[in-house]
Amino acid sequence: MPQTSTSAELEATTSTGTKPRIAVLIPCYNEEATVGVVVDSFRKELPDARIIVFNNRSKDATVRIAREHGAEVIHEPRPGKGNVIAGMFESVDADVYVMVDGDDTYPAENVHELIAPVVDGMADMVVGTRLQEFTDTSFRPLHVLGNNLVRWLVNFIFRAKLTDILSGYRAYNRRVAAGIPVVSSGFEVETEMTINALYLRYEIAEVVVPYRERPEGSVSKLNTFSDGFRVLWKLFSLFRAYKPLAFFGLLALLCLLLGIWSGWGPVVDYIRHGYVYRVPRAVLATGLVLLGAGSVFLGILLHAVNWRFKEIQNLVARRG
Ligand SMILES: Nc1nc2c(ncn2[C@@H]2O[C@H](COP(=O)(O)OP(=O)(O)OP(=O)(O)O)[C@@H](O)[C@H]2O)c(=O)[nH]1
Ligand SMILES: [Mg+2]
Repeated sequence: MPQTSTSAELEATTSTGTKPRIAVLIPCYNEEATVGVVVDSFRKELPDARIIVFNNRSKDATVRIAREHGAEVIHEPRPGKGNVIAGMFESVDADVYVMVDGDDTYPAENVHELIAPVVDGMADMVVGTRLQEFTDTSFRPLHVLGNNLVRWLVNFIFRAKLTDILSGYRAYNRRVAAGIPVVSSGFEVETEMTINALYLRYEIAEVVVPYRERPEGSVSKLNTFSDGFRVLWKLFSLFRAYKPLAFFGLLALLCLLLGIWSGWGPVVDYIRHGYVYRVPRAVLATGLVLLGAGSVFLGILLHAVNWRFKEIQNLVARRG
């Protein structure tokens, strides 16, 4: 686990010898209760950083308060956290990016630990993980369940050992900002970022941060069921897209097993009597085995296409 660094140490240890340009990016939708505190606390920790609030048509005083506290405000017309993050990647140029929610649930004091591995070149993305230190009320029980499920699935499918996939507190470098395509529009964006980082073999580090409740009067934008479903659906789609051989191979295995189950009787018929009496089951078995074969071929084909794309992506990244 990376060690804590002070800002003075950070200034002295940039990989290029120059002071890194840090941008703190805060997606906000109706966060008037907390945006001021978040801007102030990050300004205190990182006095030289650009602090930018990304606003999606907030109907409250978020924009005014953010400006009063000295933050830049960028308006994103497309609603949803995913669209905001795509906008951040497109519009902000910095050496180190810090992404944090505007609801004052993540501590600014830990930002040095978060950015140190990025500044030192030891990690491309550092995630502030919350699971070990949440208070009973800051995580709703179903969210804990959803978080565990997503974490288990991502670790299983992508052979990783991450502890929090959905954290909104992250630091990352220019490589990540330039290399990760963001197509999610909503809260599934963190899952997409993490999976892309794993797929592209970026170095991901984790730093445990305490997580606190939203203060009184501040309202969550997350809908447990619809957003939970979108996260799981995204995971499923990315599994199919990034691991086609495993995905279609599993489907093929399932078809094959069902085919064997269905075709066993007709084969026994043939061995015993020299004739197949259970014709419908024989037809079903043939269909299932053919489907399995089709599925595995599709997996191999998509895997080969993916591989070529990855090569091209690497070459483009090298030139860019
Ligand atoms: N700009 C913008 N920000 C958004 C949008 N939806 C959510 N956010 C911001 O994204 C951050 C995370 O949203 P939250 O509602 O706190 O979601 P969460 O942290 O996953 O859920 P909680 O545990 O309930 O806090 C907050 O700063 C929101 O203001 C949106 O449509 N546009
Ligand atoms: Mg939150």
